[in-house]
Amino acid sequence: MNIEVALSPELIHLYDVTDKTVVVVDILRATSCMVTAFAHGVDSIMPFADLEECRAMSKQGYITSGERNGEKVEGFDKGNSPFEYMDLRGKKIAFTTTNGTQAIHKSTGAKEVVIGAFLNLSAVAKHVLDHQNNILVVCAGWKGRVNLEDTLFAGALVEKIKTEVKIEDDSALMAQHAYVLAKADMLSFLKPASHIQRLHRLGIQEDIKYCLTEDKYTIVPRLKDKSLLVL
Ligand code: 3SL
Repeated sequence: MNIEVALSPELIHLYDVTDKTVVVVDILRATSCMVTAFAHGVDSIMPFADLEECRAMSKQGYITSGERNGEKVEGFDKGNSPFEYMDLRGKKIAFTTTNGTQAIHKSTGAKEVVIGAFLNLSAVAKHVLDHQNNILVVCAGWKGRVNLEDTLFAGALVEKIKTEVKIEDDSALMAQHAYVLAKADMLSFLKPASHIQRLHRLGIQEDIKYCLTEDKYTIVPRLKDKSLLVL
């Protein structure tokens, strides 16, 4: 078994995903919201790359959710704060975000797509080891660029399973080194990071702290047909 890391969705074409478990991560904040929503009992989440397709799902009884550039989409039911996803038990969510749901769409050729966040880090580690496929972590980044918080998650996963897998590429190695440097105080390490600055400007400090919490939940959402589910 080996592990590789695509530091941006723009790099996915360099990897053959057909035999892999792909772990999609968007720490701030899409995949943290998804994990939180499932931990609080949502039925399913359908990820959309396109905003208007997502909006149209309200006619089918879906809760419309997500953001563009960090801000709630006008007319949608929910934005992109994990704290908004704690009261939707039994609901179906249609979700679109600037980067996270785009990364999910770009990963759909994989053998399996799962959703990772610090909130479910150990559960994801257990899942990928149990499934024994080669692993690709796909970092959602920001509009095609690399970001630090998703890279740290990739590094945390590498660090957790390093005795069981071969570290296949240098981006996995770089991510692991970055995580080892950051782990004692991730919040301070991430202070100058671009998306942290962006969310600070939007006044979203509590979300950041929450999204950096490790192992709050034990569920692993998986893509089945077009929806994410916890099976
Ligand atoms: O890009 C995304 O998918 C979002 O999670 C970005 S934000 O945290 O809502 O700004």
